[in-house]
Amino acid sequence: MIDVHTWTTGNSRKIPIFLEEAQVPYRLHMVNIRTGEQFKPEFVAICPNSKVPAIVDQDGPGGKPFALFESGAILIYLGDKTGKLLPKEGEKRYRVIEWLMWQMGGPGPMLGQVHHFVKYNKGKAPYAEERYLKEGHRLYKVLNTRLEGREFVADRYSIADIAIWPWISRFEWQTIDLKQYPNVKRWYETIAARPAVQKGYKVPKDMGPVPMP
Ligand SMILES: N[C@@H](CCC(=O)N[C@@H](CS)C(=O)NCC(=O)O)C(=O)O
Repeated sequence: MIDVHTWTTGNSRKIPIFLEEAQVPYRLHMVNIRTGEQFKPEFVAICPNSKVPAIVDQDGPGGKPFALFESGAILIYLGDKTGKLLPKEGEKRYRVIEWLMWQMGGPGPMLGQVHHFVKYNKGKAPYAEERYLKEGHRLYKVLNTRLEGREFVADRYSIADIAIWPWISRFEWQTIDLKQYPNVKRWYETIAARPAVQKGYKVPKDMGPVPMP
């Protein structure tokens, strides 16, 4: 049993989307980051960084409970544990990890800033709005180029797609028109149609349908 500590955010949704796809049973623990629950000692004991998501695998290495934070690390762990959505070795494995790390260092933090300045605090910091939106568009362009003539970012549907997709699902918040990036749009729609994505998107609670361009 995997305990998932989560909230209704892009980084959080990666984990239920993986677990639904891999058909792994899990238990939910809501961490309301709006009311500061991420700073409660019981959550800090699992995630010293006070950010969602985090998991506790009750049957971790050595059969003992194992706590893990950082969504990229969690996806690699779950991919290895289940043997699903992450190749075991060789070039294909490193391609998946490469694009997973691209998401962790690029779209995650940069589009996060776009949400902050362009959606939630519009007009307060024009320099930041311009800087992060420009970087956001650059990242969409990188993804669009990568997806030219290819169905998924690596060889097959993988934890890299699962990590990137929830950030693209906020295209409206980001004021980004997916029609400008036709390969991203096609990839986004293909993944959105997966039953596990539809289900995982609504965890830990239903915030409305998956946004469609
Ligand atoms: N690199 C981390 C980022 C996690 C993160 O930024 N989580 C946000 C929600 S998406 C959070 O918990 N924010 C609460 C806060 O900043 O206090 C990961 O991918 O797990």
